[in-house]
Amino acid sequence: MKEIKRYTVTAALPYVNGPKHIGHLAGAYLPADIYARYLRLQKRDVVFICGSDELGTAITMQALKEKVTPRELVDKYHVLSKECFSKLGISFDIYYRTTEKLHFETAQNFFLDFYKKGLFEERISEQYYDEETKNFLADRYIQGTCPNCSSERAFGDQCESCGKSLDPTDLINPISVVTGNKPVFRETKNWYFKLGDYENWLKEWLVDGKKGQWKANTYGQAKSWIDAGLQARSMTRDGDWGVPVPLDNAKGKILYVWFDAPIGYISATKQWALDNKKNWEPYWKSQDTKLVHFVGKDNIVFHCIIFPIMLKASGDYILPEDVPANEFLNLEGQKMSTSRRWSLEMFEYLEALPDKVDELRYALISNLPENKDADFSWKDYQLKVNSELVAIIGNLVNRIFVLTHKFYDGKVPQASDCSELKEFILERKDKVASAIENYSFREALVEVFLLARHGNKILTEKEPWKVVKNDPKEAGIVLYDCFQIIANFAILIEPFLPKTARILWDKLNMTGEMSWERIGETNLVPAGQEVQESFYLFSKMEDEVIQKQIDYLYQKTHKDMPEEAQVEVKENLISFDDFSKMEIKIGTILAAERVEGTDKLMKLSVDLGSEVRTIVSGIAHVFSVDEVVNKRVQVLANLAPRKIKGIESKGMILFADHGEGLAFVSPVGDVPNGAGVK
Ligand code: B3M
Ligand code: ZN
Repeated sequence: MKEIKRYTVTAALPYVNGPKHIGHLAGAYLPADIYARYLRLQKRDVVFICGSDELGTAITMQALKEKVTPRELVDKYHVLSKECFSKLGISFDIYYRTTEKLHFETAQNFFLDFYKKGLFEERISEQYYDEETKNFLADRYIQGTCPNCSSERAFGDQCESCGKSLDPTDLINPISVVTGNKPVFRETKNWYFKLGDYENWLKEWLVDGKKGQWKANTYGQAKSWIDAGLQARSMTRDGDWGVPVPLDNAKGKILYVWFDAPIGYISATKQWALDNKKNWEPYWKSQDTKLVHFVGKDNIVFHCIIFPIMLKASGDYILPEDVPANEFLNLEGQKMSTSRRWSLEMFEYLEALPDKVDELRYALISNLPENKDADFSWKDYQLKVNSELVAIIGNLVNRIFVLTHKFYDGKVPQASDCSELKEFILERKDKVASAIENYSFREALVEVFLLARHGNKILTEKEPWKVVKNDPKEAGIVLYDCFQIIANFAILIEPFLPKTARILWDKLNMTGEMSWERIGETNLVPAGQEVQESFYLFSKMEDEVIQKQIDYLYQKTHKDMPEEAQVEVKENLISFDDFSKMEIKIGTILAAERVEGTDKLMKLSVDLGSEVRTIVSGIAHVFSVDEVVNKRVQVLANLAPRKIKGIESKGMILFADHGEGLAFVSPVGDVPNGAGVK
């Protein structure tokens, strides 16, 4: 296997025809970011490229809709996308724009080179033309009746109602989207790339060479294109919002956007090199560079077939080693779409929950559409935050810091030899690395969290808060181990949740940089090191916050909210059915005793008329035994039994909580034990 000296990592250049949503994030940008961050932690030489795709009809169409110039449109959305990515921690080395002069030159040079090599075929064809605006009309600029389903709003390239892909000449009663006029046919010349010449080469390089290596979805899509045979494809268009075709006889012609856009990766690398006093060429031309394109599934053919042909045809460029394409992310069970307003835009999330960046990253990464479409729902997001981020890592960190300040003066206690722990961490390190290198980021994240779960397990088993009273040394060893877990976790989690990693590193007062190499050290945090005050790494996502987001989504689309989404939570309302499930009964406390080894628990015997129940209640810090015996109470009688400190507790006693303590809620008057409360 050849040694890899450097990495060129690209993420699809998003069109700046509108804001980008979390589906885009999950499709390409987050996975690419994890990959690039991981490589940087390993101190590899990596350049991570992205930028705005600012040309082509996607842009001009939207400008028309928004009644602004294409320039105004791209300026607006470029800034928005760039800012959102940066706030979400996507660590591009450069966020470029395809309207830059350097890009025009680079794309034109590619075209000229191919032209000189005779790779194009000039063809005259008839295309629709709008006589009023004196423009040829791109496929999307023609609307008409679909020959397949009779929808009157089919576009020249596809009918959105029935999904059939069309040719503009298939449309019945075509009109120009710009003026509403009936278009006429005019002859026009374009330059077609003879892709078919590369069929044999593609079979060897891709069909044979990438089999079993690339993800099944990517490979399958690419292969079926090749199997269907590659037709020559026009690489030029009539128009003015694009890179001018650099030939004398090509006035009014521009490069097809899918010709110039991938070259944008190269132009961006050139700009990055200029800005950083580097040489761009090894990143694209050296055999010891690994080139990886992160894209969504709708971009597969361009990155697996057309761009590789271009790279190959130019002679001295390297080819992508892999194109890890993701499937789509749905939203609350439906396909995400900005134009249909069923979307969660990055900027919307950031406006609503600006300090919850890693929460979103976590929810998305643990649910990436790696092999099939996935779904983002707010409820699931809430569950992940509360029962994973808060309950697993947040809890572990809080407990360790609290105990350290309570019993050890805020200093990391006594060292242990940690040999078993070391093995466990090294195993995680290997698994995380191989999952990331396989582009299985979900799996990698699970592995990282196994480390935090392990910390919780040690705590539950060893109970240092108890042990410390008799054997502070033993308890200290447990804490020491947990500190090593937290520090190692911080490095391992960095590619996924960079802010969290930084917070942990700082709270531990770590010196030196995080690096992959250090993972597995079990004296990362030395004994005696002072750590900062205890803190909550994550906070619980309350129902109201989540409901607000769900409400917003439905308002935005003017869709009626389905009933399930409505009744739930909303201001904590419950249905009558929920209420009638509760069996509340009157009783009398017959006897009480404190539960040993706890501060708060009291074991009570409660007469419920037909039976006497044992109930464990957290009231020992408020009442003495004498204060509770003979008290009349209300009991939630059908609460599922739970074992608390080894005692089976059957039911729950209700108290009024007035903020400074508890008060009994006793019946007024002569009510027998066992009477129901309704
Ligand atoms: N702009 C498609 C998109 O935004 C396209 C990707 C170009 S990558 C070179 O989905
Ligand atoms: Zn149709």
